[in-house]
Amino acid sequence: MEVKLIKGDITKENVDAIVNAANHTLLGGGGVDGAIHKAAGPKLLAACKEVIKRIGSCPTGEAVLTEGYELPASYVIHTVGPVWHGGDKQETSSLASCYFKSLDLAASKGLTSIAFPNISTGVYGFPKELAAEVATYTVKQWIEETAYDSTLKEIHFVCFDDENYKWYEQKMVEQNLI
Ligand code: AR6
Repeated sequence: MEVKLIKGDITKENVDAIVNAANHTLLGGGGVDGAIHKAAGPKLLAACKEVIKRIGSCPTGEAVLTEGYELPASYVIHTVGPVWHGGDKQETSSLASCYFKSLDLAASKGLTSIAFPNISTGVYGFPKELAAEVATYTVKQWIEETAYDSTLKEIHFVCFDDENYKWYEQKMVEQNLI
């Protein structure tokens, strides 16, 4: 398994699936969600509406898959991160679930590569150091538990801002991921 740290815009990632930090409605929004919808084009919103028709809403910590349309990535995995409420509302386990379920979904579709943004660290207010620790720890756990039996060969962490990048560099070393 190759785990890479990347500084930049996730919409440019040439992987099988990019992960979107969405909300319960899957109707788009600001931040990385807005950037992904803009780059994918209007068919992505139509596909999200179809998903919502089927499931009602996407709960926190869950992940669903659509095509990627105009994106270089073939698929988008939409996951809903937790809103930070101070740390005693299961924010950490919900965030871990976003990473774990996105990886499970990618593997269940036979995908070989996936790119993650820093879920919940924008408007949802999750502290960046803790979010980087949860993300790297969870991915490490998933690799140890599941990757031997999986098509997935490449996992990218894509950091848009310097602060997240700095924390990921540190946490990935601590987790022996780089
Ligand atoms: N590529 C990679 N990362 C990005 C990009 C990009 N193009 N743009 C922003 N980021 P946020 P959240 C980073 O707010 O906190 C939306 O409105 C950004 O630096 O996008 O999970 C949804 O609809 C930050 O570190 O997501 C939800 O309502 C990270 O993406 C809500 O925001 C996440 O910030 C979700 O909030």
